[in-house]
Amino acid sequence: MGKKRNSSKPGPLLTQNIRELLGQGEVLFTNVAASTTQLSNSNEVAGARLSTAAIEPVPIYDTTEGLDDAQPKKKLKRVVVEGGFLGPGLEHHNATGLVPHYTQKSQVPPHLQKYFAQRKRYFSMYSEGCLLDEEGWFSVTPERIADQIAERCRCGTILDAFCGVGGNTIAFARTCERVIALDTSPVRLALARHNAAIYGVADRIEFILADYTSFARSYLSLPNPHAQKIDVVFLSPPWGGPSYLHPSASEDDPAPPGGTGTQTEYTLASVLPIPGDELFALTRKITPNVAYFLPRNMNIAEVGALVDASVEDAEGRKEKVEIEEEWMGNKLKALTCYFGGLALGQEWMWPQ
Ligand code: MGP
Repeated sequence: MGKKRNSSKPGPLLTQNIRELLGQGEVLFTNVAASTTQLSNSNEVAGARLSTAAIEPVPIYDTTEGLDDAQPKKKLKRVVVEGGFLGPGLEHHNATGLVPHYTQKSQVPPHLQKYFAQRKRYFSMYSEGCLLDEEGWFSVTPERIADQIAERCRCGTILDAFCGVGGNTIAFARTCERVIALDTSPVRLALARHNAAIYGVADRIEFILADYTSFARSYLSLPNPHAQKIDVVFLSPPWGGPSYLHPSASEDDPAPPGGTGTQTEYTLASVLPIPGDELFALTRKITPNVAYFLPRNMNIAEVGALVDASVEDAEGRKEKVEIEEEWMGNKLKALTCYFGGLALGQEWMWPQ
């Protein structure tokens, strides 16, 4: 069972006001709660708390042509639509056709084939019709890692600032009462909603077409932004493309797969759409509780420096950041950096 935290009362007002500021009309859904298992172990290391989430990967499906067709379909109480299974009454979420749904390796462009091989790690329900665009293929969070992060972020209202094709958003919908999911791409937002419908959680998520920095500034400009507060912000921004491990590699001449070759330390300056330290500073005006999903070759000193070590509370406690390594089997995939009340042992930072 997950831990209980104080959380805000979800309500429509907050995003409604922001949509007005952003000049948007449409909103889509609301919320729920559920439980998953806590997987992390942690150790105290030199002022920061480091932890590891060891997650067994689902089998990799790499070369077997037509494997999906050979697998028995799960029995789901869902309406069958062309190319997928969506919940009853959710046919209008069907984004089939916006991007291809690959079922065989031979259909996939060569540069995406290594991601296609991991499709069931990204979405265990991939065969039910999950859809990813190119950016989605190389940046979606594998489902088990997304579940782990969602458990850590359990709260009332969470903002997924860069929702992409919905990997994290779907996981948050299972642990948080309300999910606000933003993306600047209408296609990706439609794919995220389609995928959430396949998982049966689309009605718990409010999808908003918006640039996060504009959204954040609009939110902060509301007369009383914290009246309907956002408990947690999840930041999983673009890292600058699939060559983030090897910045000198180009799309035409990519670095070899498998994390080999000369890896350079990743710096926050490479984060998009604004430098990662500015993105963090803006976010902390919304909430102290931030989960920041960053590359495995991240310069850790830069992450530590995001927290102002000179600041302490009335009881002399200084903030620490917890950096969780996300392992799948023997492979380190990424880091999740937990700030504020999300860090283990730092529950005192969670608002009472
Ligand atoms: P990867 O290293 O590109 O993939 O990304 P993989 O399959 O581990 O590659 P290999 O070459 O090492 O075998 C690892 C994970 O990082 C992905 O599964 C995504 O969850 C995440 N990720 C990758 N990119 C390029 C981004 C990005 O731009 N933004 C975010 N938020 N996550 C990313």
